[in-house]
Amino acid sequence: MGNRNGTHVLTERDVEILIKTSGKSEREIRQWYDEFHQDTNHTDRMDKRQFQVFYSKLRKKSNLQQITDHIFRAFDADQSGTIDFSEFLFAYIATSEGTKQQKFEYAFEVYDINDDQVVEKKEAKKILNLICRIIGLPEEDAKTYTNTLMLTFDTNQDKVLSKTEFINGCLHDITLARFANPFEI
Ligand SMILES: [Ca+2]
Ligand SMILES: [Ca+2]
Repeated sequence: MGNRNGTHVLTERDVEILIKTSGKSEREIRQWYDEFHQDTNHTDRMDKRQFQVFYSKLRKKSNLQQITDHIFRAFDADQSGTIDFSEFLFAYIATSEGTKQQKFEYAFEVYDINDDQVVEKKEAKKILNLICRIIGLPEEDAKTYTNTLMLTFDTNQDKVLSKTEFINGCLHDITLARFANPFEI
């Protein structure tokens, strides 16, 4: 997601993903980002307390404290105590409601980092590393899951996962599918 020279900009792709995951219009999403920008005093970095206030405005969740802890543990690797807008988006998407099919579609968007409509092994590894960190599993597990995912889901054996392969794979493998939405385990 958009991060140029360390300063977050809301890219067209961020907006597209957000339209799909939030059901909001582009105008609302741009307002939403403006608000994030304002709420963080133009730093675009949010601490735990600000995160909870902002998140609650968008979605009511009873396990907000748990979500907050997960998110900060996963993203705040430099222990700065803050996360940026793209990290916030990940939290929002990961905890989004909707049908299984929709969630797997969102998950595909997240996995497909370079937006070329296929998931490569290195993309899967990056996201699975992140998810394992969120749910507190060792990096070794992320490696295993990446290999299993790339082998199991790739039905035409071209070494990459199409959207259809990814979604069908998730629908048929509960263990791997839980990575599509780690907050509802
Ligand atoms: Ca890709
Ligand atoms: Ca394939």
